[in-house]
Amino acid sequence: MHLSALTLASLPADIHTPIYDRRRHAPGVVHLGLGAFHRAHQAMVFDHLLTTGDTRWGIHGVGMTRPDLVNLLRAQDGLYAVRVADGSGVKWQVPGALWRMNVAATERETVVQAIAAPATRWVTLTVTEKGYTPALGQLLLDGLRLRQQSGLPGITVASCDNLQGNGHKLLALVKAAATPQDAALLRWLDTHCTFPCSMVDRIVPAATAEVLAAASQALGLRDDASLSTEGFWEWVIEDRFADPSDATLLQSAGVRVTGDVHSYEEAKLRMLNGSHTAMALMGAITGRPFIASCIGVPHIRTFVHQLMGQEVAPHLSRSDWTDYRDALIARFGNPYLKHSVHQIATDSSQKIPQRWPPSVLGQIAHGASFEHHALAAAVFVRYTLAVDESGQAYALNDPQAESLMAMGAAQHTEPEACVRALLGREDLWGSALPHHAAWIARVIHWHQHILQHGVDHAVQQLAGA
Ligand code: CS2
Repeated sequence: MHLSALTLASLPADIHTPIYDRRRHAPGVVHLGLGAFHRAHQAMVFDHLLTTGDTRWGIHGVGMTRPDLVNLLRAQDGLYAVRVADGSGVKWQVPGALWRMNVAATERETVVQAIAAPATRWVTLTVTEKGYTPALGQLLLDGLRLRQQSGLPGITVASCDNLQGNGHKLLALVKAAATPQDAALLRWLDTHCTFPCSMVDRIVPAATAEVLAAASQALGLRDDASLSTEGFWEWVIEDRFADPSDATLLQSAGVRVTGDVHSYEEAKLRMLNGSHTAMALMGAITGRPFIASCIGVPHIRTFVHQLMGQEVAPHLSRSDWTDYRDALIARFGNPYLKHSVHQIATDSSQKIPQRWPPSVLGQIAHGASFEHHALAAAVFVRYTLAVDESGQAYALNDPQAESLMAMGAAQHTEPEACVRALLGREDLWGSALPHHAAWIARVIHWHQHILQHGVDHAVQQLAGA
């Protein structure tokens, strides 16, 4: 038997389940990008608010392209179990905030109508870095236009993707979709809607067979949509809401509402995500499948510790970074999270720009060393060969896969030319680094080292120095 509204009552008593009515009210939140992350993070915050009796936080979840997960969730009435596990214990919870589900690619009109529904107060987004396309701007603008035409109140549109200034990027995208006929709509949007920036954090790997098996064991029911995550979560959001009273409510649920999201965003993107990308690429090449397997290797652990402390932290506006760094290293080692390096290496071309160049540029401006980032960039070049050090092929899952692989293909015979070509890409590195001779020279150096002696030897040499 599957987990569903019908079988919910049969779950063991120690599993936290929704106690509120999931059918009587219309959803107040439309969420775009119904991946693992949203379901184990924001959906649990909204579940908490619903549990307090505030019925406005049910979610209309929208998968952007693929129907498979939406179909699974529909079959389970939007219910799924989350295993929250780390050094302080293991517990299971079934959040109940997901009330409706659609796929944007095939049910676009339903999604537009949902944004324009009277009960909708928020739109949240986790559509990934590559999701910020004109089509997304158009989808939101079409929904907002319908709202304005129906005389409905404005809403809060919160981008929660790993992009610096994500709210500003999203607003620009929505405005770019407007035509000259939309002048009144844009005035309404500026006056009645808000696009706060926000930083969200929780490590939520894509589900594995192990988690699904553990879920059916814990629930006594089959759950094809279950997830595993850590106890830690953070949501920092700019204090700009269409309904200002949401600030206090969100705070009561543990969300940090502040005027300064920027410093949290930059620390998270460069420390957590920057280390993630470096480890993921190393793991892919050395055949280590998970982040925990990478951080468990002493020289990789030292490398990550140094990367954060020596090259990232000096340029952060946050001053509590030593605690932050140490907490991150502990989180990376969580043995319950089978966080696949290939999952994190996915879309590296879209992730590197936020994660590495700002720190390298910071070091350059201070005349300081950028060796750790240069080594990481060399690992990225090596990664584009799509075969690991034991000869095992892997796929590059990236919108730029074809061009990256073409540029990196000849690196055994023409290593320098390949490094120069890949480092010349402004879409990855920005406009300054492709012309920085010392940066390029150090990446060439580490790349040579990697080809001759392997990734581990290079990391050992740098981290031991
Ligand atoms: C990861 C993130 O897949 C990735 O690129 O770095 O998903 C990371 O796990 C989250 O941002 C943690 O909050």
